[in-house]
Parts: sequence; structure tokens; C-alpha cells
Amino acid sequence: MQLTTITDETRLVLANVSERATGMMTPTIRLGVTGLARAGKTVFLAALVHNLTHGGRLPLFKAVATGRLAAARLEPQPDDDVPRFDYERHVQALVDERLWPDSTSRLSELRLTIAYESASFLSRAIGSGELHLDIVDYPGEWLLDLPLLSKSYAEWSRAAIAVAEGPSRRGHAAAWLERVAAIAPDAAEDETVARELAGLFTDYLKACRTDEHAVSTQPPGRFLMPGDLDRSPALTFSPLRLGGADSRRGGSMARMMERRFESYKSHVVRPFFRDHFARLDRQIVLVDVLSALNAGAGAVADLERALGDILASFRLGRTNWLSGLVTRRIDRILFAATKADHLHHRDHDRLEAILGRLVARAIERAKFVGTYVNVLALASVRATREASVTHAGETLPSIIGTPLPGESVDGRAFDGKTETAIFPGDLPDDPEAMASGGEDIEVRFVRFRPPKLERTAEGLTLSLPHVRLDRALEFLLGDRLW
Ligand SMILES: Nc1nc2c(ncn2[C@@H]2O[C@H](COP(=O)(O)OP(=O)(O)O)[C@@H](O)[C@H]2O)c(=O)[nH]1
Ligand SMILES: [Mg+2]
Repeated sequence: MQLTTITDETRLVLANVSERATGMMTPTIRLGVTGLARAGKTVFLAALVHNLTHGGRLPLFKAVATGRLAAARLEPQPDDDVPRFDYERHVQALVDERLWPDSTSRLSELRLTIAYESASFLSRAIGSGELHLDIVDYPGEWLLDLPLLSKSYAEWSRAAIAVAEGPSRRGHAAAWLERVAAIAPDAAEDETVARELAGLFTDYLKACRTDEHAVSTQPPGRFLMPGDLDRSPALTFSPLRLGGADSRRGGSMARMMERRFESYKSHVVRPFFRDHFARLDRQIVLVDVLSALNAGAGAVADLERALGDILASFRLGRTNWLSGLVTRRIDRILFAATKADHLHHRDHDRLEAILGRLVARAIERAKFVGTYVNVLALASVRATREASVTHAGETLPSIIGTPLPGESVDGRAFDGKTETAIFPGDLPDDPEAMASGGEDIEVRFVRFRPPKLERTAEGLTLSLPHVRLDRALEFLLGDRLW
């Protein structure tokens, strides 16, 4: 055991040192932060940077715990053509206004440079170390586009219509399906009709995603999260009922749609995977498990499916055109259940177990080679504290926080100013109970305002409080700070 540790350490140090010595430049890690909408990407990234630049309490992040992390500072990012993550604005909202940052639907990037003292003599001899951490925040919905690359327009149309006609989606899809039924694929191409169809198709996809009993997401990902391409022709298409029609007939509706579908693949999907995804070294996938649990068994099953699809995209070896492009490969993936501060700490391990159960099958199927995969429950920003509340002679482990205005519990509405103790309920001990029986779990999920930050006597704000953010950092970065 001891031997393995030493060898591992030496290997890591040598790798870090040689990169520094031969590259003549600062080593870089590209970390992808992804997850479906509202999973907590923006809050996670803001909290990560705030804690590293404000001396956060990170006892399980060894570089910090052992005092080797000298400083962390924001620096200009390497890619000039990518929007910068608006860290300052998000932190101002969180810290000064106690508001959650507003949601974003595009990719952004931020560079954090970490100065550290190496733990090993060998490495120290070369000089103290620096590491660029380039963080890329992108919508998980975009990963769901990968399977489109191997489909023709005809295949995709057939599959998408079949899915829409399924029992759980038929209701949302009715208006779109009806319009599709009225379109002859060999009719003359018409921009107005294309727009109308794309609009109805988008409405349907969005309805599936906001359905409170489901979290399902289907491609095309940009129809849900358009980024900067909203309203461009590459996003103005829809499946059609082709029947036996030849979509290649020039000037036809089918031909127009097919052309745009192919444009979407070549101008949207491929560039994203080539320019961003394929360059990542590490990845954290944030998952809002609690909201799914709250919505019921159907939503949990949908979430499991979506996670399986997301995970499939990390299996680069099998998708041949992409594997040719990959110069680096993702060697660590962390799945994190977010917003754990909605539960008492005795349930944090249970939340972890549930997420572990949700990704287990997908991980097994993916058969990762040389990739460490880990699962964690965390709160990037802890909006609550804990207390024991006695109710009818029973002591209940509770959480205290300021519910957002408009939230209510048992008919009591909150104004966003009042602190309240809430008994959130317990997760089951056995994650199988949730998965197999389809049994609904009672968690009381109230949205809280961000916490009020204490200031030191000198007026400095302290770092944002969190739950297990240090464990996430240790897994994602620890080995590179040796
Ligand atoms: N209590 C709590 N709420 C969180 C946390 N992270 C995210 N949230 C909530 O989830 C919402 C969505 O988070 P956001 O980071 O914007 O999600 P994104 O769409 O993945 O970027 C926020 O507005 C908060 O209400 C957390 O650590 N604790
Ligand atoms: Mg965001």
C-alpha cells in the first residue's frame, strides 16, 4: 500500500515537473463545468473562485490545508473569442445583494492562476509552481447533440416523431405534430412555414423540459439553449413526416430542412465538440437530484436517462471522428449532486448514494478506461445552517435559512426577509428503494436566499460557506498541485 502511494506520488511529481521544465510554460488544466439548466453551474464556478481567492475554509483540499497554496488570481483567459464568465457580477449578486445569479444559456470561460509550493523536494528544487486553471462552463444540453452526428435527417425525423408520439410526450407535442401532418415533404420550400414549424417544435421541446414531472431533454440542444445562434437558419428546422418521399428533390421543403439539419451538425455541433469539449482535461457534471426527487419517480427515471446520454459523450474512444481530434483526454469526471444544503448533514451521504445509483449503470456501460469517476453531494453555497427543533415532544434535525420571497410551506408564505427553521425530511437509507419501487420520496424543498456573509473587524468579507466543495476541489485538482 505504502509502495503504491510513493510510486503514484513520484509519477505525479515527475509529470508536473517535466511539464514545467520542458514546456517552459505554466502547466494548464482545462476543467469543464456542465449540467442541465438550473443544476447549479454558475453558482458552483462563482463559489469555487471566491473560495480560492478569499482564503476559503477548505480543510479537505490538501494544498490549502497544508498551507501550500500561496495565492490564486484571475487572469485573462487564453481564448479571445469565447465570452468571459462574469465572475464579478455573479459574486456581487451573491454577496452584496444576497440574490442568486441570473441564468445564462451559453458557454463561457475563466482563467484562475494558482501559485503553490510543491509538496515534494524534487519539485521544489525547480522553483515554486504555478498552475493555470481554465474553467469552461457550458450547458449540458449541448452534450445531448453528439448522437445527431451519426444520424441522417431522415433517420432523425423518424426517431423524433416516434418519441413525440409516446404517451408522456403526446400532450406537449400535439400542436407541432398536427402542423407536421399537414406538410407535404415535397411541397416547395417556404421560410415562413419553416419558421413556424421550428417554433412549434421548440415549444414542444421546452414544454417537455419544464414539465414538473419530468426533466427530460432531447436534442437539438440549441433549441433549448440557443447560445448566440438564436434565429439563425441553422436553428430553423424541424423533423418532417417523410414517408417514402425523397428529401433530396431540389427546392422542396424536405430538402430545405435536411440542408439545415446538416448545417446544424457542421456549424454548431462539430465546432462545439472540436473547439471546446475535446480540449477538456477534467469534468464536473452537476446534477440537481433533489429537484428530481421532489418531482417524483418519473422525473428521477428521466434524469437517469439524461445522465446516461451525457455520460455516453465522454466515451470518446467509440465516436471515431472525435477521437481523432482529441489531443488530451478527460482523466477525471466528478458527478456532484448540488444544493445539499437543503438537507441536514446526516442526509448528505444518502444523497451521494442516490446519485451514485443513478449514474452506476451508465458508468458501467461506458466502461471508462483510465478515467477516474467519482460521485459527491455538495452545496457550492451553503444557504442554511442546522438546528434541532423540538416539535410535539420529538426532536427533528432541521435547517434554518431565509426562504426566497414567494416560497411557502404548509400554506405559510414567506417574504424573503424572515429566517425559518424547516424540517426537510429524510432520504431513504437504501438508494434502491427509490429506484426500484418507483416510490416517491417526501423531501420538503424550499428555495432559500444566499447566506448573509460575516465581515471581519477590518470590514473584509469572508469566503462563501459551502458543503464539501473542498472534496470536489481535491478530486479535481489535488494531484496537479503536488
Ligand atoms: N441553496 C442552494 N441553492 C443553489 C445552490 N446552487 C444553485 N442553487 C439554486 O439553483 C439555481 C440555479 O443555479 P445556477 O448556478 O444558476 O444554475 P445553472 O443554470 O446550472 O448555471 C440558483 O438560482 C439557486 O436558486 C447551492 O449551492 N445552494
Ligand atoms: Mg449558468
